[in-house]
Amino acid sequence: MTATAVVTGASSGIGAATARGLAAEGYEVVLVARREDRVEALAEELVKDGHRARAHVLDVTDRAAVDAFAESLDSCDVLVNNAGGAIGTETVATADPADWRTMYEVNVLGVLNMTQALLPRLIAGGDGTILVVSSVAGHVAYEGGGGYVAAKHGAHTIAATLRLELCGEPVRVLEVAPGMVRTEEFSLNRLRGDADKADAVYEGVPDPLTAEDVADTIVWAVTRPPHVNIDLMVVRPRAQAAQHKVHRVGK
Ligand code: 8X3
Repeated sequence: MTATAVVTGASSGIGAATARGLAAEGYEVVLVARREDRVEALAEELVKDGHRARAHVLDVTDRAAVDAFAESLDSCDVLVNNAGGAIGTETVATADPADWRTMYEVNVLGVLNMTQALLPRLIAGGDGTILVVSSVAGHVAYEGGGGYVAAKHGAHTIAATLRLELCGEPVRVLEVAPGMVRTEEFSLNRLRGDADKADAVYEGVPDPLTAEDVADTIVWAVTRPPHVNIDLMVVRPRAQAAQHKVHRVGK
């Protein structure tokens, strides 16, 4: 039987690239995202290319909708918790608590909702995989990143705790923590739609990671034999040796 992989945040960036990668590996991919037009278009493209894929419009922060989605699935072998994001670059002293709440909702409670709802199916399948796409922000702090750093530390902690709690069950818990990835939307959303500021994030950086680079890592980790648990992979571009150590050409 074809294994089923659910990918959240599948309408763009790392999620879309991961859906493509898992479809190419033979998974039946269920693409989950809020934006119907995008996620439907990607699912159609994958089907046209001969893969097994379908879209499901879902907000991972809506628990009732997540439960209904889980009920609609016959099985689930892989859950890639990718939906997330950053809003704002304000300091802790000046940030809007509403932005922090939104980031916590999607980056932490979204992972919790999907994981709780799909766990019975992941266990029942006999070889389940839960992968959390966290961030380097889940492992270090940086100025202006407080709300996102706090939320991604939460996502990391879910993965770490769950791995302990599921020891003995046929489910592994993986975490991929990307550093600087240039995607269509991440920095644009963080910078509230200011394209110039979003471009400046990557200015002079030779080859920031792409969504495909990270998806490649995710697909590799997911396709290891079931007894191999890639606990954590931190993936950065060569030009980013650490959060504050970024090589920029011409600087
Ligand atoms: C995104 C990476 O460095 O902006 O998750 O926190 S960073």
